[in-house]
Amino acid sequence: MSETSYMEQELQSQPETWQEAARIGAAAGPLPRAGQRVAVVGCGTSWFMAQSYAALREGAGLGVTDPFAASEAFLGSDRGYDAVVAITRSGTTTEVLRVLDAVKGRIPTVTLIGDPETPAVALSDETIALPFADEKSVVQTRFATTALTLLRAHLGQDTSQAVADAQDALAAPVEKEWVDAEQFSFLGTGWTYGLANEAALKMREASQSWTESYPAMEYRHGPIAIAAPGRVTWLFGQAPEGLEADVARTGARFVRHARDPLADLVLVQRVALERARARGLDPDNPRSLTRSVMLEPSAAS
Ligand code: F1P
Repeated sequence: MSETSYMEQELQSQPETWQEAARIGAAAGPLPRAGQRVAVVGCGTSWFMAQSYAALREGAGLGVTDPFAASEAFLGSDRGYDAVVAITRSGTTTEVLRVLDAVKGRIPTVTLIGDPETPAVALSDETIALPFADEKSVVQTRFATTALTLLRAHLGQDTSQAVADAQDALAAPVEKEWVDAEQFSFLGTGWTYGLANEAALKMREASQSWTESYPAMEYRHGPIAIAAPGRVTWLFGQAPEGLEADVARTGARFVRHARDPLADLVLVQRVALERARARGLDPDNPRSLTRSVMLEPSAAS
């Protein structure tokens, strides 16, 4: 393994890829217009970005926006979707291709894609290619956050503070307590719940860590029983009233930073990388994972 992993190089480039994505996203492009009913689909990391986009779009009053794991999407005509947005770095993920194929000619589709030389392009009505954010590491970092930055810009957000905060997150110290911790619970509200899910997945993928993720207000409804000394509860975005004190009483470490929540995810990516290193793992080639999941065609499909 080279000294510098692909994961490290790729996660460090995020301020630049976010700036490029913001330029693309600010142009009208083929993304859904205000008022349209939208379903957003993806798998793994891409599903979690779909969750964040959906919460942002609907929260901004721009129209019904439902996020689905591609394998669990309800896209029947009774749901009245005007558009399907798909997110896929590889462009080869079977479940995403099946959704695109299933709605072809019935619901217009637009796919955010890392590799435009892949089957998802022919199956999509429109594509937005982000080859500058594609990755060599199996573990996704910059494609996901760059796609979400493009979507944030398209929703009218000024993402320049997020870029500055990502630079700050790349320079921030990775605390030894985070590298050594036995367990992490990631929390978020609204659009940051998708980030919490992604943070937890990143730590599992890159470093085989025990992580969980919840909507922040759900945490006290059971999951807080896991909090204990030597464990970390990491919140993205606004803290619900009293939560920090409730976590403090358990002896777990409570972490929340003021920076843009997507930029704080960059810090978690670095924690995942350091934990992988500390355990002698290759973050570019995680156990049991491949760049994309490509299933054999079955009789039922
Ligand atoms: C989605 C994905 C990744 C995951 C794993 C398998 O890929 O689920 O998020 O880390 O490596 O593929 P894609 O559809 O965005 O290419």
